Amino acid sequence: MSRQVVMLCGGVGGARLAHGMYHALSQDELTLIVNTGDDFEHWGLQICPDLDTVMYSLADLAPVERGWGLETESFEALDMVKRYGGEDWFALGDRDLATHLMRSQRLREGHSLTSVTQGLASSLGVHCSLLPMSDDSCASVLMTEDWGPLSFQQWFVKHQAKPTVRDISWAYGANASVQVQEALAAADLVVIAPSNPYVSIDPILQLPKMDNLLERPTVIAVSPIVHGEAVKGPLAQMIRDLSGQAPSPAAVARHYGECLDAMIMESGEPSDALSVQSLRTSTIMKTRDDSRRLADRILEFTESSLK
Ligand code: FO1
Repeated sequence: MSRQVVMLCGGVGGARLAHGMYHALSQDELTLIVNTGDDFEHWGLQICPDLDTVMYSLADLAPVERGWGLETESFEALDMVKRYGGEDWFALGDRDLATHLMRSQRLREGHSLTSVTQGLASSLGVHCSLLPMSDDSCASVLMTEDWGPLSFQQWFVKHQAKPTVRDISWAYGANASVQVQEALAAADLVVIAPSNPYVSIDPILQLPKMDNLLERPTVIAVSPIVHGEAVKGPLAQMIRDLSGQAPSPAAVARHYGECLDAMIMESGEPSDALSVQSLRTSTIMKTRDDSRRLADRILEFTESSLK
C-alpha cells in the first residue's frame, strides 16, 4: 500500500531516523523537510549543516557515531585558514567544502535552495524528496543571558552551547516553500524526528500556515529525551531553562501541543503524564540497523493503532 510519509528533521537525530525511513519506504513515499534555522554564512559560503547531515547520511557518507560531516575527511583548508588568521571555530573539512562551494555558486546563479539541494542530493545518489523547510533565510536567533543574541552555530559550536538561552526567535517574512506545503498537503503521516524541539523543529513549525497543514495528517513525534537525558546535545538543559519543566517525553509532547497524535518513547518511560497515545520501544539509534528497526516499528504502530 502506498502512503505519503513526511518527516520533520533536524541534524543528527533526524538523519539517523531518516536513514531508517529511507530504507523502510520506497523513495516516492518519503519526503524529508529539514531545518534551515542553523544555516549561516562562513568563509563567504552558504553552510546548511542539517541539510548536509541528512544528505550525507542517506548517501552513506556520514560517520555513524559523530553524525555530521563526512566519514573520510581531511582539514587542510582549515589549517591554511588558521595560518591566515581566519575564523577556525567551525571545522569545515576539505571534501565537505566542495558541497558549500557548489551550493553557494548555484545560489548566486539564482537557483532556489530547494532546487540546489535536490541537485546535490541526486548527484550523491539520494532519490527521495529532500527539502529545506524554506527558500527564504530564517536563521534562529538565540537570546542568551551573557552574550545577547547569537546565531545557532555561534551558540552551539563557538560557545559550546554554554550560554543560557532565554528565548529563540525568527525573522518575520519567511515562508515554507511550495514543495514543503504540497508535501504536507498530501501527507498521510508526519513524523517529527527525535531532534531538538526548540532549535531543530520549532524553526519549521513556526513558519506561516504550518498549524493548518498539520491538522489533517496523523502527526507523531519520537522523543529526543530518554530517561531524563537528551540522547545528544544540550536539550535537557534547554527544557529546564525555557519551559521550567523536568526533561521528559511528556514535556516534549506538551511542547508540540495540539498538533500531536502520538508519542514514541523509550521502553520503560512512564506514559501516564501523556495526553496522547504512545508507543514504548527501543529508540536509541547507534547503528543503521537500529534506525531501520525504529522506522519499521513506527510505521507498524501508525498502521495498526492510529486513525
Ligand atoms: N559541530 C560541532 O560541534 N563542531 C564543528 O566544528 C562542526 C562543524 C560542522 C561542519 C559541517 C556540518 O555540516 C556540521 C558541523 N557541525 C559541527 C555540526 C553542526 O553544527 C550541528 O550538529 C548541527 O547544526 C545541529 O543540528
